[in-house]
Amino acid sequence: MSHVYQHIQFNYQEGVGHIVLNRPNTLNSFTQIMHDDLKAALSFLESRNDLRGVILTGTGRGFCAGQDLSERKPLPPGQRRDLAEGIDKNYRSLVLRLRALPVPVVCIVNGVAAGAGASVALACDIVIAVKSAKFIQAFAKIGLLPDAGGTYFWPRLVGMQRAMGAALFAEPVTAETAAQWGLIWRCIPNEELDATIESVHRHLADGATRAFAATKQALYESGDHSLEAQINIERDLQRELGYTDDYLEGMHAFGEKRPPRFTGR
Ligand code: T3D
Repeated sequence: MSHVYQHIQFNYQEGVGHIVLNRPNTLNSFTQIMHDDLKAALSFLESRNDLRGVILTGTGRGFCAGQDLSERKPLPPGQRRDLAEGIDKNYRSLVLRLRALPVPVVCIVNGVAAGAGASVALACDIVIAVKSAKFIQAFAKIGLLPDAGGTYFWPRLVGMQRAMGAALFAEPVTAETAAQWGLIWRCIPNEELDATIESVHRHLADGATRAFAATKQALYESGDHSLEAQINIERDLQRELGYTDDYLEGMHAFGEKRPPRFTGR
């Protein structure tokens, strides 16, 4: 099932939503239209009870160069722009809705990710980037601070020094370095982009969706919990998973020495 949007491509197959940022001439920078398209695609995904995963990527040589700066034309003398508006209207909900989806959201970074483009990639649960990709905290170059969660994700993933350096110097961090730092999960050769999207799709479409959802929930909650509280969360979630069809199937498959056929239920 495909939906026609102006600034993204979107299709939904086997319970997996593919969102492709699609303004290659401006490195897929965010316009208001793209934000509206993303809101519609997320509403569709949130409404599906057969949802099993989401893949976010971009067309062309860039993933996303952040806010489309042509939508921020200089104002007449004496006027200033309220930049909180765009965050409240668009970026906050985009980042929070990606995080809240009860399935894995995998970002496959096909090229440069700059400004809010890097933040939105890191809002996804797993990030895989091609070798030619780079992550740029471009904000300092235009007199801004990292937003769309940029000051949240970076220090948690790579530590304060690297987060501070990347933000204050706005130097590109290559995909290889990003993987070494733990900013992303994996750096892949450029020629493996399409095959990686396909294999991630298969993994999500065939996976134990409820177990993925519980894992995502437990890992994200762990930062705020004591070890004991976290073990209690694991116990409660494991109890729920023990009642699922997929656990039953996993146990049968193990006993019968065959791959499991999970249904996501
Ligand atoms: O405003 C608010 O609401 C506040 C919130 C802000 C969130 C943010 O994301 S702020 C940060 C915005 N992004 C940037 O500052 C990054 C700007 N882009 C770049 O620095 C460079 O394009 C890159 C380092 C990302 C890539 O460089 P390069 O040399 O590979 O490509 P390029 O030639 O610069 O870009 C290719 C085209 O894309 C070019 O257009 P042209 O000349 O071929 O017609 C360029 O102007 C366009 N482009 C790139 N980034 C943007 C863009 N057009 C509009 N907005 C962009 N962000």
